[in-house]
Amino acid sequence: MNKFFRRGTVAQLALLAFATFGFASFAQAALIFDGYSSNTGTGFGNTYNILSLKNKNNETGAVVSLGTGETTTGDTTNQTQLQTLGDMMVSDASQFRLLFDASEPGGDSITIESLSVTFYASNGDEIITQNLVATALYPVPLTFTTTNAGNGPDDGIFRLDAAGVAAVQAAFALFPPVSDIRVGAAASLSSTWGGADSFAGGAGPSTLSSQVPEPATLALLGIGLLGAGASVRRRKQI
Ligand SMILES: [Ca+2]
Ligand SMILES: [Ca+2]
Ligand SMILES: [Ca+2]
Repeated sequence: MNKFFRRGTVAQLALLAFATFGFASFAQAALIFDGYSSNTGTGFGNTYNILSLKNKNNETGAVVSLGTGETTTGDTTNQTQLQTLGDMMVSDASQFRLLFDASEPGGDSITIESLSVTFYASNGDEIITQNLVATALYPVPLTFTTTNAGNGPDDGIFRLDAAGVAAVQAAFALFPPVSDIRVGAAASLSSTWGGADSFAGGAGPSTLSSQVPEPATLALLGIGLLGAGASVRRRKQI
């Protein structure tokens, strides 16, 4: 009876540890805002446009896979289309970036109410979707109080958070090759006017090396769970 009690306690502690640390580390698998751009060049023009929206006051739309083709909804322009990771030169989820390029009259404000990115297998099956969530630095809805007027200079960059990179990379592994995976997006914007406001895919530096705290937490948790498991196994053998 005492053995069972102790084994149960170890298992409960492991579950508690997972629930406590696991939620903090895993549950936020998401798209996050990586910062505003002061890019005044034409970088956006050379990237791969996924979603362009144009309407007055508010814009909502999406591009989604339909078999090996695609379909668009809402306020999308004809610049909207799925793009492959191969074309973006993205070989790892940590390199994935979504660039935002607003075109507002006089460079005035725009707000991203919601944003999601979806990855599709080459046959059209949805692999995984990541939604924009707030971070310590940036709330959602996300407001750009000023924008780089016109199309070309991008206004901000999105990437996957550490848990998102892990989840998306694991999903990619099930649908090789990564280069054939296609990317779609859905967004809802407000304070919109003037030219189309667009999201494009691109490759950035790997984010893995700059995110030490979470992997370290996971490693410690992993060691703790291994220890708990070993402890249970030793007791079983007695
Ligand atoms: Ca712009
Ligand atoms: Ca505006
Ligand atoms: Ca606009």
